[in-house]
Amino acid sequence: MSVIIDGNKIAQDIRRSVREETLVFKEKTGIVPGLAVVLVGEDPASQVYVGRKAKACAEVGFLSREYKLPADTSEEELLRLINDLNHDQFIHGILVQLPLPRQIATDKIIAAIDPHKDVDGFNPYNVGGLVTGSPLFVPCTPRGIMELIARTGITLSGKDAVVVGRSNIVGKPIALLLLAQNATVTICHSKTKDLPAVTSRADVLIAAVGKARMITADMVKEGAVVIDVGVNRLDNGKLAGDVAFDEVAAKAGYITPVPGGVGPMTIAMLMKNTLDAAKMTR
Ligand code: L34
Repeated sequence: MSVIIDGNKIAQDIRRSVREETLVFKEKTGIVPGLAVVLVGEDPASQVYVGRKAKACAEVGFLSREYKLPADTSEEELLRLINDLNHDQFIHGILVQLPLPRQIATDKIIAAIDPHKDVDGFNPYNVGGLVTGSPLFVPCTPRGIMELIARTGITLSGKDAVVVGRSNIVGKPIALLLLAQNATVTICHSKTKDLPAVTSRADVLIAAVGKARMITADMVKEGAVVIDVGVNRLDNGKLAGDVAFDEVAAKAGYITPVPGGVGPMTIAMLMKNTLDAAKMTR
């Protein structure tokens, strides 16, 4: 039976330390860290995530501004807002919640965010920095995953780490972070030939695909650290991860639940990144 990694509890710890650090920072500088969260359209999941981000800002003592734009917002309108926020002295972090409606080119929007305010770490400047090892910001979900792994007490150096999924938000950046910690990293995706053969070798397995319960016990090595990034809404309204939790928990060494694993860490790390952004104020 594995240890269940409590993401809610660790995220709460992190928010508490950000709150304390923010208090000291405000007293010393008079600067209140400010986060702008932009949501285009009415995707229900995005609304939940954005709501949680605003709530976390209030908890740690940040200014937060929410920009809720209609689904038919044009690319030009959104670019204009980003430009305004880039020049807004009260805003240190800008987060444009993804996915965006199809009339808007996501790449263009991300590239328009000032790299010093890019608390998502998605701007090409920061992606480049991640590749070479010195980004201004590490993307929130991968940063949260690294913290969860660190808290198990295992060392990554020399371990086999397997990432299932190659998105720009999770798969690619987490692979780079694991590599930076000297893990031997394999990235799997939909064209991978024998997925179970690869995942079964993993000391650390990251599931970031978006397919409910696709990682089954036969695909997992005994004692592995299993991190489940999937947030899949089932027909019955419940959430399920990419990992078949019960059977994998019986075999893994450590496992994250969904909900209550990676999700809350994403938001806690956004708070950390926003405080870092405020400290960079030039
Ligand atoms: N720009 N877009 C941008 N940055 C991000 O970092 C995100 N992401 C992903 C989607 N789009 C984004 C998020 O914020 C996913 N994501 C996210 C954030 C929070 C949670 C899940 C995903 C979360 O709080 N999950 C809860 C359950 C929430 C529920 O009940 O629906 C959990 O315990 O897993």
